[in-house]
Amino acid sequence: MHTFVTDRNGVFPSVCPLDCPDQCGLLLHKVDGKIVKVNGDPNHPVTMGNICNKVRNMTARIYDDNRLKYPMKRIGAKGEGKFERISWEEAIRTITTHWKDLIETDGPESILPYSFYGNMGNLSAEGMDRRFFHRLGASQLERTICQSAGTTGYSYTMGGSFGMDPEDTIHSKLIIFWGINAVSTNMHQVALAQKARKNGATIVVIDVHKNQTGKLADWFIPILPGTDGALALGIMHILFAENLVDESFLQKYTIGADELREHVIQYDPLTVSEITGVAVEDIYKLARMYGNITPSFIRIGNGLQHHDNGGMTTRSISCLPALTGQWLEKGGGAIKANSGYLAHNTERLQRPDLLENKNTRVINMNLLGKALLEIDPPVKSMYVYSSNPAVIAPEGTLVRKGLMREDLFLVVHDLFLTETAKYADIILPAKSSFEMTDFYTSYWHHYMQLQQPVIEAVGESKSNVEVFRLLADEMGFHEPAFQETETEMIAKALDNPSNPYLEGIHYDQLVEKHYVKAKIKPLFPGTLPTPSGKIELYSERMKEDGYSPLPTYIPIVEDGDFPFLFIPAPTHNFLNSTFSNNEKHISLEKEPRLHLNQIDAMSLGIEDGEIIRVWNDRGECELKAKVGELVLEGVVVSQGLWADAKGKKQHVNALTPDRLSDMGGGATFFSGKVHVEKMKVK
Ligand SMILES: Nc1nc2c(c(=O)[nH]1)N[C@H]1C(S)=C(S)[C@@H](COP(=O)(O)OP(=O)(O)OC[C@H]3O[C@@H](n4cnc5c(=O)[nH]c(N)nc54)[C@H](O)[C@@H]3O)O[C@H]1N2
Ligand SMILES: Nc1nc2c(c(=O)[nH]1)N[C@H]1C(S)=C(S)[C@@H](COP(=O)(O)OP(=O)(O)OC[C@H]3O[C@@H](n4cnc5c(=O)[nH]c(N)nc54)[C@H](O)[C@@H]3O)O[C@H]1N2
Ligand code: SF4
Ligand SMILES: [Mo]
Repeated sequence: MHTFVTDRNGVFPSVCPLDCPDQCGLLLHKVDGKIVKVNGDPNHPVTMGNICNKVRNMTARIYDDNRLKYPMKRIGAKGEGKFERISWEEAIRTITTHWKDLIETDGPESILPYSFYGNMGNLSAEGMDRRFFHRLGASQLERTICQSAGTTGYSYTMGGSFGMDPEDTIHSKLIIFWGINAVSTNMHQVALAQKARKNGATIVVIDVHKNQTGKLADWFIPILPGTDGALALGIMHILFAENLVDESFLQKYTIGADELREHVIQYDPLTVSEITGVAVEDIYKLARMYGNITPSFIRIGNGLQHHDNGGMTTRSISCLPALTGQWLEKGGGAIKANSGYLAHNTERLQRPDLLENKNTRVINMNLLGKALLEIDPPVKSMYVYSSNPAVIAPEGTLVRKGLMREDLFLVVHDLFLTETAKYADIILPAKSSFEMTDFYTSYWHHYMQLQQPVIEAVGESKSNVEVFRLLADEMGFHEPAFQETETEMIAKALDNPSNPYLEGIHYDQLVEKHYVKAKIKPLFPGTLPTPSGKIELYSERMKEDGYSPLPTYIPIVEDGDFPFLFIPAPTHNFLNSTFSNNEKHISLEKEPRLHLNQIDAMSLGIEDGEIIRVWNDRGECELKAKVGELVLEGVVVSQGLWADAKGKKQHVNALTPDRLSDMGGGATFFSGKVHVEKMKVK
């Protein structure tokens, strides 16, 4: 294999930088200094050379004519999108001058960083940036938009993000995809499930939408949004009632089984059926399958936790494998997220010690609209990187109103002139991941990978690490933390004595082997990082935190007087809003659609294929109706976080609530309600 040098052609191992559990190994084919083809790397032990269509077409994005190539400053009105080229020196000086003034007049907390995982590289996403904003004393951002409700709920049961090794799922005999559109969002889990199916496994999908994943199931179970917790409790009811539980596992490795046994008596199949819309006989059938088939595996998705009750729902589902003793079986258990195994040393990477005022305010990213419009003292400047809040954040109408604020000094660092960047005062061009060094840790499989630059930077673009180094220098932050090279940062991050799974993994190994697996061992027999060291079916910690200590069904919030529950989900050919501005990917995805049940369509006089109006008191959209039986009555589902297009209203987050979920300050994208109607004839 070739060494990594940007001036050589050939085939270079690489890693997909996107926020996707699969974190595929890639091979970049480079000719005349340009990447001409992106393939999967057949040597990656899990992804084995297969990649999705999005990334197969990645060159269309890397070399898109619209990529930002140099810094710019605003010359038109806010949001008008008129910019003029400036130098990096001017850009950095303008930003730091503003910030120095703001620190004098309003204090550093008037500055807010806003970022997410547009690039999953750990240095890019949570490295030099964190050091910089800690040292600056800026307001802190709580990054809870994605999985935090579910992660918190799962942790109450299991102590952290620890689940099965996905490679073992080929041994499973029953696989339940629960609230995950895995065909689009975790394709290698589907490939592993298909292998298991060849060996006799049954695949069950529980979802509010019969999308590609539902269609491949042996059994698809449609469920009403936000009611999965009740279904899990109904299964527990039957498992206990019919003696399908593993008493010896419960005794040895769990606490609270007796309390749980009593507690779930109230969740009888009839009650649960009324809540979930799942027929009584199907609840029995599912519970008996789960109680009798071993090993069984539940892949818990993010869809079911983007609800008001998402934490408790995930908490409840995560109790199931313990009831039937699945954690002792190869191919038995669950995966919500596996980030615990590859956890690096965040203290050394992010340097929270640089933050002097430990009481610095914390702002939840799901409340961005309110943070920009309402909080006091106000946010006077925001620095956005690796995220596109004007499209992906809830209460989108408020968010855009906030971004329009004349007195908000907005800096956006991105590869493209995103909807967010259109509101910026200063725009900075970002490198793609193939132009920089970083290390990657999957939150699903157990492999770590290194990226080194394969091509020269496009235009004058810079990586997040490089920009924060420049900003630090100009701010006068001369601590060694801001001088470290990427290699030094990686070495420090890998040195994490608190994570035994990382023992012995070094930078040199990453360079040499490309794929380095965490030193995992089965969770049981063993001790979990819960307070009791066991699986906590009853959690004293939950009680202390103000929750029911036992899994409990709590309905989602009544969201206004609108007839339809609205699920604005992600889609196959985009990754969140990434690719929604690339012609190639738009042509694959065609147009934003709204799935609705034919009975609802009939009563509203809506026909398949017509553009319809979707609205509530937060905003409105115009989407193409897909009429059929893929969703239950009273439920509508859109797919994709679309970039703005001229003359179209396709910003689905204009409709979503910014309520926080029950746990972890998570987002509740899927707990909103809307009205749907025919467009008025103009
Ligand atoms: N192609 C593609 N892949 C992606 C992404 C993408 O945008 N596109 N995004 C990436 C990111 S950041 C994430 S977090 C993951 C998300 O990927 P997933 O974990 O798959 O989560 P979602 O796609 O949000 O929702 C999954 C499913 O939940 C369903 N759902 C919604 N509400 C409920 C409910 O109450 N109960 C049940 N049972 N189902 C419900 C939706 O219909 C959807 O089919 O995917 C990652 N991978
Ligand atoms: N309605 C609805 N809304 C949702 C969701 C949903 O299911 N439904 N899903 C939510 C979830 S789970 C998530 S994770 C969020 C995701 O939201 P975001 O994290 O904002 O994801 P993207 O929209 O993909 O935007 C990432 C941006 O980062 C840029 N970028 C990529 N690499 C780099 C880099 O190295 N440096 C810099 N500076 N920029 C870079 C990309 O060009 C892109 O514009 O969206 C949430 N929003
Ligand atoms: S987006 Fe996911 S499936 Fe596609 S190449 Fe990247 S990691 Fe693999
Ligand atoms: Mo996400």
